[in-house]
Amino acid sequence: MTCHLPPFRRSQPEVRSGGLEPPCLRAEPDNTRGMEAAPIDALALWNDLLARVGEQVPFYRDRLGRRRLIAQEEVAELPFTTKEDFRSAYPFGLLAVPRDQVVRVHMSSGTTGKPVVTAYTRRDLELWSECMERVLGFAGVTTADVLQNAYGYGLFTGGLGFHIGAERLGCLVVPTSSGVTQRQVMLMRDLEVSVLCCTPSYALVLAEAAGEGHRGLQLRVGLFGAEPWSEAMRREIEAGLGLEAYDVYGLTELGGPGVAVECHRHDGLHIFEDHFYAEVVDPESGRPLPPGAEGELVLTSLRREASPVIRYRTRDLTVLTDEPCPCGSPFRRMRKVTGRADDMLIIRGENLFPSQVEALLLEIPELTANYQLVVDRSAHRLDTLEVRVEARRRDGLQDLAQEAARRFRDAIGLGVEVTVLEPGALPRSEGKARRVIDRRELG
Ligand code: DLL
Repeated sequence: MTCHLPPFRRSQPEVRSGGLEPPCLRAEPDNTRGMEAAPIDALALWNDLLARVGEQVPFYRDRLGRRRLIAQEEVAELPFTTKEDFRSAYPFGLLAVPRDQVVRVHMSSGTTGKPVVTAYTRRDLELWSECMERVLGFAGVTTADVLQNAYGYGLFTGGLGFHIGAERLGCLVVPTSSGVTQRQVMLMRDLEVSVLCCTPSYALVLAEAAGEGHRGLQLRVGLFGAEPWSEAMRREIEAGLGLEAYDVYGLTELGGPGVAVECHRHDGLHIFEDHFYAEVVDPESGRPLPPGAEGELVLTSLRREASPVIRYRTRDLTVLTDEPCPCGSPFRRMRKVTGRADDMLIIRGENLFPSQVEALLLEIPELTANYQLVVDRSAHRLDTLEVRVEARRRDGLQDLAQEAARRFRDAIGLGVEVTVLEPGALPRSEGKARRVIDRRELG
């Protein structure tokens, strides 16, 4: 039996009425480009994937045996993979190719436990760069553009992910990485940068640094992701930098950015279903939910060679829709991610769990597990994290704070303000402790 993803629908170019036009639309990409081939045979891709992991990855062999699917509905019977599975398999326990075929690794940092590692063969890098070129294509980027890539280069997937996609597309890349804000603004102006890639919170920092000077910039498109951001933030970024902002979604476990991106309609993100199989499940029961229902996104990488993953529980909350999009893209859309099914925080691109903060604090014997995390975005626009923690004693609190801040920097590379309080200073809760006060507005 064969089974197909929802057939590619190709709609006629739409006659636009004034109200539908996005505010600063300047480029109209062809989102059907390269899609003329037959519908993707998802079942064949699934069975190829199952054969590969069954042969090469003991973790999956133990769980799945030599399982084959005869209908796509059977996907729901397969076990999930979780972040914990990645961490326990650190560094190469989930590898599906011999080590000498791996040419690159990336990791998500920000943990006191083991990082999540994802590996790439040469072919994986090719596939990734294809996806990233497509991401840029959806945003209307062309060879004529000058693209400043202010995502962090290094172990984080953002920097090199956008880099290889942009190089493949053939635009001029300015690989600034993140930080050194005044220089970023100077380069945007001097090099007539037209496309900006960075986290949405850094885009706000850049907008603030550019000030009124942004009118002298040539920016027209921005590709922002790696953390949740609201529609209000989109409007602020667009007004502050004079560009059209696109949302890009991805995660280390699935190889980085390039899983989904908005089209110029900005009405949900198209999931690249020829590479990734998407489901939405009930975060409690794990049962699949129908299109239109909010739940947890579960993703399978259908083609990755070195680090394939089956039914990864992203913990990201979204809604899938199979309504055709007027842009012509055949790919289903997911709603903008605004929340998570767990308590993971994303602060300046670093993923952080309160439990990791707790573990770090408790390495210092004079500190207690009475702590609170205050996340804010107002002061300098970049997210700030203040850790408030009670000490066991009443003196030398400043020294303890310095020691804790140093440990945070060393372990997770994050500048954190630590306030050490006297015993009993924090409010006690009668139910679940309220560990996180998130003052950022993401809704
Ligand atoms: O953030 C990959 C990436 C880089 C995506 C650059 C987009 C642009 P991780 O560091 O592993 O990977 O973090 C993945 O970040 O599970 C979401 O919770 C969150 N996230 C990523 N993109 C978005 C987005 C990269 N567009 C985690 N909107 C994911 C909301 C996002 N949350």
